Amino acid sequence: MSMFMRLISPAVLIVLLGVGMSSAAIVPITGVNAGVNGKPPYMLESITVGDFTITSEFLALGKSAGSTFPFSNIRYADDFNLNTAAIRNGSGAWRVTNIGGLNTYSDINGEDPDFFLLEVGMNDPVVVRAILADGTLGQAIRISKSAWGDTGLDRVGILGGGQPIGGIAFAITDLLDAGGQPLAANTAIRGLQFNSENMDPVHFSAAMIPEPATLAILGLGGLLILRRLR
Ligand SMILES: [Ca+2]
Ligand SMILES: [Ca+2]
Repeated sequence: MSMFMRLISPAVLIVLLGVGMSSAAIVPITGVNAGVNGKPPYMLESITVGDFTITSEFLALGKSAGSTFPFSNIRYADDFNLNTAAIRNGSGAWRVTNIGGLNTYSDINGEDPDFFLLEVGMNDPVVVRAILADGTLGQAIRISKSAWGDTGLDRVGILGGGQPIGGIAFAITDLLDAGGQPLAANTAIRGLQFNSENMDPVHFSAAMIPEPATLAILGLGGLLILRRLR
């Protein structure tokens, strides 16, 4: 995190997040900044969707549950390390909850995209349902495999090595309630359930403003380091 970002208030952050507005929809991720000159090891720094770019400070991770192929781990989706991927093969549903460490997630950026999903191969469709605040499920939305955008990164590793890493972004208002209607922009959800049992997630995150307490701790940590250096 830059010193500039540490010093500005959450209110200012909201304004900054509004820069580069793009209408929410299910859209391809058009670029991911990671690695050195685009070469591995890949640590995610920012995600771009058209004219909208979000940096990792504003991306909250979740807590994944579900099965994977042997020697893989579903929690590989829950970090900024894009060298690890949760390789799956008829592995059933994948659920992500506890986004940003919170019980529920709500939109913070208006029309800008809320959810960011990266997958090995760009070759699997996505079926996703909202896990509503009461734990029940919304109806499924189905996203064709042609929707993946090429991030420009290729998977390194034994499972799925050499395959392109694709990305899609979508908003909470793209998800459906139990009656099949789009969720209202102010809906609080517990998380997401992906029923696409062959999709191989590399990363999942949601747009979130860092907590003021977190920013304060980061700032304080910086001060302590400076004091030690004296
Ligand atoms: Ca949004
Ligand atoms: Ca795949």
